[in-house]
This record gives sequence, C-alpha cells and structure tokens, in this order.
Amino acid sequence: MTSGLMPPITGKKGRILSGIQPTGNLHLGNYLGAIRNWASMQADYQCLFCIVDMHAITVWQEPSELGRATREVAAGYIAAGLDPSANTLFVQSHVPAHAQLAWVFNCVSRLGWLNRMTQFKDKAGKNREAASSGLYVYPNLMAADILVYKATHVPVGEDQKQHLELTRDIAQKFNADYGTQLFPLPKPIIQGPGMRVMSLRDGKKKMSKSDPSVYSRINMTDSKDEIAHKIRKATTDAQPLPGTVEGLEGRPEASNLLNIYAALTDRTLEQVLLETEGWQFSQFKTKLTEAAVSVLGPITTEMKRLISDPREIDHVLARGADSANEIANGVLQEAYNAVGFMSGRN
Ligand code: AQP
Repeated sequence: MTSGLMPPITGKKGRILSGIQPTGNLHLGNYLGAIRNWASMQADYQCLFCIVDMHAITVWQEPSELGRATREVAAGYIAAGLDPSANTLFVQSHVPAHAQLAWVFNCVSRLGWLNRMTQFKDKAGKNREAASSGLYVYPNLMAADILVYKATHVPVGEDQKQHLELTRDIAQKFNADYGTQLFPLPKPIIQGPGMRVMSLRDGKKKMSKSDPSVYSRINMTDSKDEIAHKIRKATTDAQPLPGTVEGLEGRPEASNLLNIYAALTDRTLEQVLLETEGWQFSQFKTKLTEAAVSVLGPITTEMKRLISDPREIDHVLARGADSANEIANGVLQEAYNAVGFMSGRN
C-alpha cells in the first residue's frame, strides 16, 4: 500500500487532510466545529490543512474578495493553533495535482453516485439547471484532495460523511479497475458528539460564512464590542433557562446558545444547565459574551496581526505549497502510470 514516493508517516497514527473554503468570514462554527478539533489532532497525526479555493468557486465568489478571504482562513488556522512548522498549511489552487487527479476521478466516479449527494441538492436549490457543473463534481475534487496525499484519516462533520463515503468508493473502484493498491481507504475521525453551531438569528439554520446577515454569526475577527452586540441581538424566547436537556425541547435558539457556552467553557450541556438553571437570557448573555471574548480574544488579536502584514502568511503558504506539491506530484504520477498515460519526459 505504501509508495516509495511518499514520505513515511513515522511515529504518527496516520495522515490527515482537511480544509475550509474561503467563502467569507471565518466564524465561531468553523472554529468550534473544525479548527479547534484539528489543533488537538496535530500531535498524533501528520496533518495537511488546506484552504480550498477551488471548491469555493463552485458558487460565485467575488474575485476581488477571494484572495483576502484565503489569507483570512490562513490567519485563522495559525492564530487558532495550527502550527505551520509541524503541519503543512497550503492553498488548494497552488497544488495543480488536485485538479489533475480530480479529472481522472471524474472518469472513475459514476453519475449515479453523484446524483445521491445531498449537499449538491441543498446547495443547488430549486434551480438545479443553473448550478455550475463544478458544484456537481465537487465530491470528485474532494476525493482528489484527500487521495492525492494518500491521507489515512479525515476529520468529518455530519454533513461531510457522505462525501467521505464517495471518496472511499472512488479509491476502491480505481484500485479495482486498474489492478493496484495505490489508494488507501481513508477513515473518518468523528470527534465526540459533532458540534454544530447554529445561526444566532435562527436556531434551526447552520451558522454559515455565506449567510447574508452579519448578525447570524460571530466572526473570528470580531471585536469584543461586536461580539457583545451580536450576542445581545441573538434571537431567544421568553422563558427562563431550564435545568435539564429535556427542558430545551422545542427551544432551538436556547439550545444553540447553551451549546456554544458549553463548548467555549469546555463543559457538557448538562454541567452548564446546572449553572444556568432559572436564569433570564439577559444574565446568560452576559456570561456567554465573557466566554466568547475570552476564547476568541487572543485568536482575533493574532489574526489581525497576521492579516495586517500578509508576508508571514504568504511565506507559510508558499512553504506549505512546496511540501504539498512534493507529495502530490509523486502520487499523481503513480495514478497516471496506473491509468497507462504515456510518460512525457523519458
Ligand atoms: N455552523 C457550523 N458548526 C460547526 N461546524 C461548522 N463548519 C462550518 N460551519 C459550521 C465546519 O467548518 C469546516 C469548514 O467548512 P467549509 O468552509 O468547507 O464549508 P461549510 O461547512 O459549508 O462552511 P460554511 O461556513 O457554512 O460556509 P458556506 O457558507 O460557504 O457554505 C467544516 O469542517 C465544517 O464542518
């Protein structure tokens, strides 16, 4: 299964690949649901963290914004503790082998498989005919992102599970079709009960970078005052907070805010409810603001420092692209050999 071209994963449990799309402002959901978990994995795994700008353009991105958003994600990674000297941090479009392997996978993956992807249905919405073909084949590119590094593990949230299954199907079919053991079948890492942060305006909707309402999310670059203001304006209901999880039934906004508070203070929901039972939202929101500011404050300060002089970020990303290209080009060549493409440079 291993290749001579791949650097050995010595002393680690495996290799991880994960990424975020530069589709707007990084928010608390991206931090609590993804980046914070990744930071806890870097000691055990060899990690590659990318900024998936090629995925981002499957829906329209303002060209003048995309570069800024890409650097902001990089700043978020570094500020939230992803160590660029121990991990590979890079931009997807800086490593052409992702797109090259994705083309091969477009020819391996089946239309029937893509038709079952629920995220395409969600993102394309009612006007499916107007969706980009990139959005449709997005899962094939994601498979290439992972397999071009022969990643063994992928941290996934609930919404990405189906895509990882497809990656495994593609790896399996490629290996079977071409009589090779080239690609490992990557395993999901699901950390505890998946943390899904919901919108501050609507407890049934996911907190999202692309939500047009700035009051729906706490950005990782928000100041203390902005955080306080957004939490003050967060939608709630009229009852005091309950003492049990069952008491949160039918109260999505209260559940969301309490779950955020639990995650920020590293406690379970049950532990938090013991503290907040009977409180009015005004009292609770003050506590929640304090917790959010104390966790995000140092990260925000560091992000702003990095963004104000992008040379450091650009240097990290250039170095990351060099290491990523080194691995990816080797694996791509192996895939090309398996397919039978004529060698171009002998
Ligand atoms: N609300 C959330 N709660 C928990 N985790 C979340 N993630 C995103 N939103 C939440 C996690 O962050 C990573 C980044 O995902 P992505 O940028 O590839 O796409 P996404 O999940 O579609 O993120 P957004 O913020 O909602 O972006 P847009 O608005 O562009 O669609 C993933 O690990 C995701 O689980």
